[in-house]
Amino acid sequence: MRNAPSTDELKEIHHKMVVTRELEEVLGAYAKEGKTRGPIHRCDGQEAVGVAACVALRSDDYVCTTHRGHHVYVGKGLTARGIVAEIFGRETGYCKGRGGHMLLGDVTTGMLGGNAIVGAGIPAATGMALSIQILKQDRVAMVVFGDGAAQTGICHEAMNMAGLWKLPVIFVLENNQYGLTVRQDVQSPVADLSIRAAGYAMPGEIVDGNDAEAVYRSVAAAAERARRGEGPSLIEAKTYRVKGFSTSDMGGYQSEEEMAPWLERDPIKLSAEKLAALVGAETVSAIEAAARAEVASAFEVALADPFPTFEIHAPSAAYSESK
Ligand SMILES: Cc1ncc(C[n+]2csc(CCOP(=O)(O)OP(=O)(O)O)c2C)c(N)n1
Repeated sequence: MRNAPSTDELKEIHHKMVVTRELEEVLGAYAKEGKTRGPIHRCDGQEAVGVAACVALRSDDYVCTTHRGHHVYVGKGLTARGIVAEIFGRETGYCKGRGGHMLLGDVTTGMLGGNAIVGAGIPAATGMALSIQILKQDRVAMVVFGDGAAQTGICHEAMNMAGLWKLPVIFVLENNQYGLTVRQDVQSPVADLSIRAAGYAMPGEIVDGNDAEAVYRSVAAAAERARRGEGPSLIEAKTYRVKGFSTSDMGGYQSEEEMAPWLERDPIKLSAEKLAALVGAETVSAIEAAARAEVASAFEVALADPFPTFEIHAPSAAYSESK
């Protein structure tokens, strides 16, 4: 059993959370100048969920995520350079510049994709878990999805199947309390979405999504359970989206009073305090400086990378015959 993060893992989590935050800060600035391909969906304040959940898994486990997935990409081990190159459409990007920030994937790290279709990662991970079960592999699949995605029909179909067949899948419901501009309490008749787990015969748990260690512990326990063949788990990580829906959001629907306590409980701040007590403030500062330097270098290198070249494919025989 490995249900608590080691000090090295806490350092790794902190490093990856700072990489994610810095990456999004710089991306936000580029988006403001109109230099990104479309809006960017930032996960500020939610870094602990995606990063700690991924660090709790093994490198050959499968993960998929949403349109707001930078923390999951970084958590699963994708490099800042490859992510930036993808977002700016370069040949060196993870999908050779064809995907962009919502659709990034990398088979080698088991990061099987962001997804712009709300809720679509949920059946995808369930399918991955089914393949793991059929192939008798020692792996788990995990999906990170939002409270809005939890309201889709496919979410319930997938969870039902996962519960019935005891599939090795971890459902991480990242409850940031908004689906686009709509508050969670007007999307759902229940406040705690994790209670739905009972309907699918799986454990449902609420964790503090701003506490990286709590997220890690919960996911690690769910992964152990899945590897023992005991089936899926639903983890509701309560957090808050401290930025708008995307960089194109006009805002105005989230009050400062509502946001203040969440800004106070910033996951990076909480992680820095915990880590400093373990390894000292100087080490924490060094981790943060290294993360920022990594991101600065990623932008410098990736933005000098070449764009892909596109060639027109020869039409196939069926379409080339003149009628
Ligand atoms: C099937 C589908 N319906 C609607 C949309 C438009 N849309 C994009 S994000 C979003 C809200 C998703 O909310 P949530 O899952 O809570 O994620 P969050 O953006 O809050 O992180 C909607 C409705 C979409 N992309 N796909």
